[in-house]
Amino acid sequence: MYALDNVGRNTIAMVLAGGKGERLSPLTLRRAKPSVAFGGKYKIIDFVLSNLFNSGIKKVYILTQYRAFSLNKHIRESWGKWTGLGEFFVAISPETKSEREEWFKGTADAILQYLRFVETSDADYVAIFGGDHIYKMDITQMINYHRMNRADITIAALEVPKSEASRFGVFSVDDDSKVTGFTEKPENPETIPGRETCFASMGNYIFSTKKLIEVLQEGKKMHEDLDFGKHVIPMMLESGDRIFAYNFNDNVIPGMRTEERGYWKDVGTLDSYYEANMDLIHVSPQLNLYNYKWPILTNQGNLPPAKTVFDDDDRRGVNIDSYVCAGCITSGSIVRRSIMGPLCKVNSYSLVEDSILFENVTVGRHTKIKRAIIDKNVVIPDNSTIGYDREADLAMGYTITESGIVVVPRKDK
Ligand code: ADQ
Ligand code: ADP
Repeated sequence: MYALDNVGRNTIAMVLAGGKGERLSPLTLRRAKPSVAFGGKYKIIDFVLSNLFNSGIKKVYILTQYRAFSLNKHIRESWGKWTGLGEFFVAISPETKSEREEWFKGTADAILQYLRFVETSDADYVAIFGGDHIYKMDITQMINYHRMNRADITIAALEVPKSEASRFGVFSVDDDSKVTGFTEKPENPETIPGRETCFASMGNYIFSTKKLIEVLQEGKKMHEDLDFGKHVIPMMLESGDRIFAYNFNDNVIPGMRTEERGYWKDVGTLDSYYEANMDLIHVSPQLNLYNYKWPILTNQGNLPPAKTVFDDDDRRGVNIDSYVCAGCITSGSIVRRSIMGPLCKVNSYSLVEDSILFENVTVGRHTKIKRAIIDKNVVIPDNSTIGYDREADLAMGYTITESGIVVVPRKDK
């Protein structure tokens, strides 16, 4: 079923999971972006880890840093269970509560700190992947492409509109997809000749092991805060290394539908996060989580089934057009076009619409919620109204996004 060939076995992976995800605040006040829930039962990091796992790459180091408690717990409790099947590892960096930017060093510096794992492995390739994107990818196809080109580094690439390209590393390529120029987050990005789009880096790299060790040791001499986009790739270009772009649109996974091709979401803002979640509950979503040939793995928990019940007044509990995770109870109320994480409870005479409820949210009686994101363990008291009156929501201290989504943060310590 999976792409379990030798290429996967010959590769170790380092997942960069230390990003702050500031634009997702308040969801990232106490957890790193890769640990934010997605699609009810998953966390964002489950996507890259599932891609690695399904691609047969069984040695994975997860480099955590910022507010790593929730992430470490998730890895231990869910991915730890797969240890019998493969060999997953967690590398823990010192955690900080500091908001000071200087505390963070670059992505390549993070790898440098764990270079001993690379040096002592006998793998020919190192996959360095970001931990905060939603997508499905057979990574063996990228490794084979890297091998075929005898590349030093291969960068996963995606065409994006010029208007969005300044958020990414942007490069130019020749007819053989060999990279000829690269700029990290350019102000005025270079378009693909004859088009209004740019070739953007997805921040996912395949390195030949020897070359990785060599360039990191070299780079460290010049930059304290060594970063792949800012320093390593430009340095490699300068010294004439073989850098190739792998077009993500060429990647095909088993059971894939056409609309899924090229699906890759950064979910970097609350609005894009909301939209990507809401897409899941459409009849035919772009991202299909029901393709068992490429399962997204996560912590299943030992939870009871979800149920709907009549309340004391004989009012029916109804879930319509929604994702409802295990352990949820909808009692004498209506949940519509929403995502309910595990163990949520919605009580009588209430209406929840177009909303995302994280794990263990309780909605009291006679409550109306519309276009909201409600964080873990939040209890919404009886007779509340959220998403109907902007001023009232602001007065409650809730965050309101550009498109008007109300975010209710968790209060527990
Ligand atoms: P950014 O995403 O802006 O650009 P960065 O913020 O450095 O780059 O984060 C890359 C990944 O590394 C994220 O997954 C983040 O969580 C993680 N990370 C950052 N610092 C870390 C550290 N010290 N320890 C562990 N993990 C860390 C990058 C590339 C661009 C590319 C975009 C695509 O530099 O060229 O276009 O990704 O999103
Ligand atoms: P998530 O909400 O992402 O599922 P958890 O609820 O499992 O994560 O873990 C986050 C919880 O851990 C929060 O209640 C948070 O306050 C607490 N927490 C975060 N960092 C630490 C830490 N360093 N030590 C103890 N508890 C922490």
